[in-house]
Amino acid sequence: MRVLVTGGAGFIGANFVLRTLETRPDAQITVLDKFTYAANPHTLEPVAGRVTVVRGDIGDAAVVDPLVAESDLVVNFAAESHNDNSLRDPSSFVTTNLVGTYTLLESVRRHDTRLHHISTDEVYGDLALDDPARFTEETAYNPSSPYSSTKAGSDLLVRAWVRSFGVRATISNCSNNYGPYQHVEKLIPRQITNVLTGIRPKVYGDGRNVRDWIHVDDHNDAVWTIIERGELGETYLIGADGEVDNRTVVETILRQLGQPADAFDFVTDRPGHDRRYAIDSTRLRTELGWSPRYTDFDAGLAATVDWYRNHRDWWEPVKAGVEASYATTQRVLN
Ligand code: NAD
Ligand code: TDX
Repeated sequence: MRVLVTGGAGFIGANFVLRTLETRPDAQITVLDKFTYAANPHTLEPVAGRVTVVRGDIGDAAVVDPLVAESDLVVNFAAESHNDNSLRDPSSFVTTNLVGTYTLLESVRRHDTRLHHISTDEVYGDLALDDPARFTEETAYNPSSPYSSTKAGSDLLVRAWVRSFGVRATISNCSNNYGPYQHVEKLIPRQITNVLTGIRPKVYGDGRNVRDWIHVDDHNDAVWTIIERGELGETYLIGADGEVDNRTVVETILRQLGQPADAFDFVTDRPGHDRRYAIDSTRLRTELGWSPRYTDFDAGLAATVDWYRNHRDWWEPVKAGVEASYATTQRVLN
């Protein structure tokens, strides 16, 4: 099978490429990636001989179209992915997440190529901490940020192209991923690398916001399950019952790195900060038979801490720049 992986040099896309090489060695993989700040060119270096890498924009039809024409499957991971950036400057979120997805859709429509579109649980907005509800495939879209609203818009484009033009596509909406190769702007790698560089971890607001954590390999195995067994035109939610609040995540990282659990700072809250995400993945589990392998979050987190400890070369070049950028908007409150 010839697979085009858009955004395959970013966190989840690169893990998808690496895992696919392990689990489906016959797949012929082409990565299309713009190599924005979020991509790390070193991630795919060890597999350079086994993967074709094209530098280009999913919004550029002249680049996209010939690649789609020679693929059996497109998996779209390409996106602007960071909420904090979307609050500083939403423009690239509109261009990549909306116009980019539209461009891909027109191309898969032209060539009748199967598409799997990767999305997020953030399209559903947030839940109260004491709400027993979790998101399901039936939950109404109610996104909060420029990031999540452009992801919601991209999902709706896919659904419309399925219904109006018969495009062969599926969508998955996953909860927060953790694991190796995640950019140090995101919560878990930021705090691990803060501790490793002598900076106190930074927690937004009261630290009680809840995220539903899933290991990136579990996410990517679910994506393959949907590609191979999912029903065309359908949406599947991916989650591993991993609800933890941010403060607990940071305290766990501190303990795992041998620091006192309270050695962190509270900083200015994120505007519009979603309180809680929680996924009910019953459909994926019962209809398609998927289940997560990483069910012990503390163990998965400890392995991730080890990965960042052992791969300083991968993240150190961008660390200072990320922290300098955060310092322009975030004030320590304790
Ligand atoms: P990431 O920011 O680490 O990677 C995104 C990749 O897309 C980068 O390699 C970047 O260079 C590339 N890219 C950006 N704009 C592009 C463009 N116009 N054309 C081609 N390539 C472009 O993001 P991630 O965390 O790996 O997320 C991947 C996908 O998964 C996104 O669609 C995101 O919305 C979704 N998602 C992420 C999470 C999470 O926890 N990280 C959870 C659920 C869903
Ligand atoms: O330094 C920090 N301190 C902090 O308290 C950072 C970077 C984040 N946070 C909080 C904000 C969130 O409540 O931690 C939580 C997680 O933040 P992020 O890592 O920025 O992730 P989130 O905003 O939840 O979005 C992530 O999961 C869903 C991904 O970035 C999205 O791409 C995905 O769709």
